[in-house]
Amino acid sequence: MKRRTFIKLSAISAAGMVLPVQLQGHAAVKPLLKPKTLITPNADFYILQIGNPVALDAKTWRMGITGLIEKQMTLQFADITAMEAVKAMRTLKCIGDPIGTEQMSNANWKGVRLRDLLEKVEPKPEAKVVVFRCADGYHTAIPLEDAMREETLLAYEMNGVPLPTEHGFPIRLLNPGHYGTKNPKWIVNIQLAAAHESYWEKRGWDPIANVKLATMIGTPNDGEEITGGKVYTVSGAAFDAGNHGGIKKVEVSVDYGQTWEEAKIWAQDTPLAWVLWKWDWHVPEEEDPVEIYARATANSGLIQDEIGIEADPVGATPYHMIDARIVEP
Ligand SMILES: Nc1nc2c(c(=O)[nH]1)N[C@H]1C(S)=C(S)[C@@H](COP(=O)(O)O)O[C@H]1N2
Ligand SMILES: [Mo]
Repeated sequence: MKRRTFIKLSAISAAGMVLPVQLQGHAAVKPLLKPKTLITPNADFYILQIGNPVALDAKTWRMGITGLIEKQMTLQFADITAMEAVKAMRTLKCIGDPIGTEQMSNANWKGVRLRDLLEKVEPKPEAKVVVFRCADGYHTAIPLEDAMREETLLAYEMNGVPLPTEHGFPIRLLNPGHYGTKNPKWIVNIQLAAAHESYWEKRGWDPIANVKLATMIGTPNDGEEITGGKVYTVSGAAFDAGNHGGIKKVEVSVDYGQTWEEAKIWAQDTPLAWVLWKWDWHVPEEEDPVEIYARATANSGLIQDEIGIEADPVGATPYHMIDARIVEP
């Protein structure tokens, strides 16, 4: 059996500017599940943006809706909260996340349907995209068609509390099926336009930004020491944002991809949120380095493979791999 050579990403590129946290290996760890709850607590939810979070005041915040529409409009926060509210569970994932990092989290959100607002302003036939301008200078556009989807939301609550400043208070977009780049925070203007080149597209990233089928291994950590002769629970999350019909199964390999064992999906909700999986591994007794792989299969039949390590520019597709070590009890 040949040890696979694999390009390891140590740092991630532009749209994800955070380095993965390398946790130290330690002997005789209790088998944990990571992530350990379907919902990520707000304090643990990943945070990513081009600069510093912007603290906006709901009392003075105004959001214009402008451009190719019949009725220009300026909204206050109370106008948004007075609209019919919807609740939804959604996972966010960064396009620059080379699978094994922390840049994927899941929350329960509350907000309004973007289309309820757009219907009020009456887009003109020439309007093809909806441009979001944000208080930090970020801007991004989505096709009008996507904006009119029932699941496309402007969120103002996250896990039962007002949207935290870091996550876009007072209003952010939740754009189903799309990477974080298409989920702008601190929105101050919505413009209907014929075309728009967004912040990250100018820097070479995918203008479409559909989430790719992805699996991450939460336990073990890279470099962890696993006690031989015992049961260790390999665990993690898988997500396709509904783009391939949702997650069908997750498999784990501890023999360099020769054989795969089906993991148990132990927590799931909508295809627009991740599933959590675990697999109890009866760890051999001998001391040995080990590579652990996990891959997902979507309901469409799509299976992740080892090719495609580059996240840049469209998001990473390969399965996740962890280097660990079996040690004597
Ligand atoms: N205003 C604004 N919104 C933004 C960004 C930004 O830089 N500015 N970054 C995007 C990116 S790249 C990601 S991955 C998500 C992260 O959302 P979170 O910080 O709530 O997890 O925010 C998106 N929305
Ligand atoms: Mo991102």
